[in-house]
Amino acid sequence: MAVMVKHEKLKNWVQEVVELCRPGSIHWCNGTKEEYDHLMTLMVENGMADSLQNRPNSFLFRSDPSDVARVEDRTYISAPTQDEAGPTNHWIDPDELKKTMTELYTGCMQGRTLYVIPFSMGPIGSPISKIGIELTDSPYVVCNMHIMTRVGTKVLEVLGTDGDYIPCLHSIGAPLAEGQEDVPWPCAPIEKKYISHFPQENLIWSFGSGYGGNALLGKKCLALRIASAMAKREGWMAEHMLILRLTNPEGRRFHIAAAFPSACGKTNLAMLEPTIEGWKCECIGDDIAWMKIGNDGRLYAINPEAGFFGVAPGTSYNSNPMAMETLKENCIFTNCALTDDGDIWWEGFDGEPPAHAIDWKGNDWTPDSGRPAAHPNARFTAPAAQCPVICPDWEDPKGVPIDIFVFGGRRAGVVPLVNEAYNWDHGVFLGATAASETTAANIGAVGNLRRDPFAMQPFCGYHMGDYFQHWFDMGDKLGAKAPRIFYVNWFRKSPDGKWLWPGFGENSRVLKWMCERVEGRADAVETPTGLFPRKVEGKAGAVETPIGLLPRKEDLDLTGLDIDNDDVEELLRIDTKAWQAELPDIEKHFDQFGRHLPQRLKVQLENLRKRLK
Ligand code: GTP
Ligand code: SPV
Ligand code: MN
Repeated sequence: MAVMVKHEKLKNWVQEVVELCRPGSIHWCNGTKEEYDHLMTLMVENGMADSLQNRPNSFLFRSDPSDVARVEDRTYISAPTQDEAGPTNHWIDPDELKKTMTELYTGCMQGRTLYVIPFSMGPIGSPISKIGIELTDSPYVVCNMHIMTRVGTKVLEVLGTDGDYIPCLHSIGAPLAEGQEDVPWPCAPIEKKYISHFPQENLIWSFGSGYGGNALLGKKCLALRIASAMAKREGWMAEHMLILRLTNPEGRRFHIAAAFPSACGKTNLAMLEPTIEGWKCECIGDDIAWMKIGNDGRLYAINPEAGFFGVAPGTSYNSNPMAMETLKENCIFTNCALTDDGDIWWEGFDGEPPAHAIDWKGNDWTPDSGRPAAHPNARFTAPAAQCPVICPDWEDPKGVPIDIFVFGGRRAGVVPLVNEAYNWDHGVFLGATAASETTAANIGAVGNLRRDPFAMQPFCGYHMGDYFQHWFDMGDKLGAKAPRIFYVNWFRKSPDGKWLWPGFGENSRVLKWMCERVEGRADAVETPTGLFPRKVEGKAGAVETPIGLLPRKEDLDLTGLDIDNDDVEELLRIDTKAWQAELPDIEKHFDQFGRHLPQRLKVQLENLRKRLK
């Protein structure tokens, strides 16, 4: 490869990795379409991918059945001490982990090509952006990184002779002996998988998996785990949040950043088509937000990514039309089903299921097979620029000023459709106590309720208690310019298991209430204790409840919505007994943080306890 690399440190690192992993060849990625096309052609020829006859320039991959999602149990925050990683992270002493992984890396790329991927998280050259270099032996990873990040020689130019970058070493952990036949999705067994982070060195080592967040190291590993630790040190924020712009009929813009756990509705909300008259939504990002305080004292957010790595099942013209439009061409599909006419399919797709398909494991499938055709964590990789509602400012290096933070999760009971925090401290409490049912985005049990603070439990690169303190510190700096905080639950169910709220585009009704609350800001009263502040009368009304400010039925715009009055009442009902039952669990959740738990969260818990009496 005729690439002039002037960066000594980078050259030396690549050389070290070559000596350790012993690849058959090296390829420096330039990020061009020719490179992408060439690798895809190679993978189709090798039987790793199907070229979709009915979707231009799109490809389908089937992973190994053991390698279908993130592996939280094999993910490590290898800080110098376990105390720095905190109770929510797996930890191994850095020297020990490096020793174990060095053994695994030895000769691991034999018979394969080592790809050097220079990438930028955020627009190339923006002051908020960061450069990473991923070394990988997976051409699938290279093509995905082309879509998800900004890859290319331009990144090396910005790096110059001594610029900073985050080294990201990745191997699928499946060397090929001479003459050995390859498999469609090579990877290592679960006990050899390691997704490791060394936050003190800004270093990422990943081994054994080729899937999603385990392998596309710019995403969860760099943009959340390593970036969150950097953000704490440097006074900014790296959050698991979508970013959207909502414009009201008068033309006023609101920027909303929302944190929901994996597979809990970020991509869907980010591209929502409002069902209410005159409101417009534009997408800025669907998974990650990097935020810094601007010169005007407000909080500005950028999307560090360039593509969407979205959950396929459930995506349809009915639920998320803008995503469907984004997926028309130039996409990678992983673990979706293949139809007889050369297109993809998944559960929840529009129309009738196909009479016959090839399922995600490569087997024949019919609607009465009694098993899903697509894996529940099947994903699409799509260029963000293809989204019809992508915001014209989505690549503005300055970012967009955030007005509203939303937290939430997937809970069949207890938590109402929406409530507003009394003040910043109460909002941090809502984030810190967020709970959600687990999903197929991680390998493990699905449907178990767990605390997932700020949707960051799998992604915080340091002690979660210190992370809570960082939220208080940011709030103190932002003061009156801090975004207002809300909590939502689109997933409340009736006793017979039906969704009480229609969700998707109808969520615009809830966002409208939030914007109107913000507009009535002058009337909002914040009290230092958060204990029953006096009645808040903004443009849109709300009532005080023990858990926060709730809309009354008449405060929500339900025009034209076909919903049972009883269901609305249930969605807005506070069951004091059920909330009292949450208290011991919140206490237990807080106890694990020991001396790292901010005093201000204890105050919030006591306030909630008093309000529930
Ligand atoms: P990650 O990419 O894993 O971070 O997920 P995400 O938070 O972006 O979730 P996504 O928007 O992909 O939604 C996950 C699943 O939840 C999909 O199957 C959606 O159809 C479903 N979903 C999203 N929004 C709603 C909603 O408002 N109501 C209901 N009932 N389901 C929803
Ligand atoms: C998530 O699990 O939150 C995702 C998918 O966004 S992955 O990239 O695999 O982490
Ligand atoms: Mn995510």
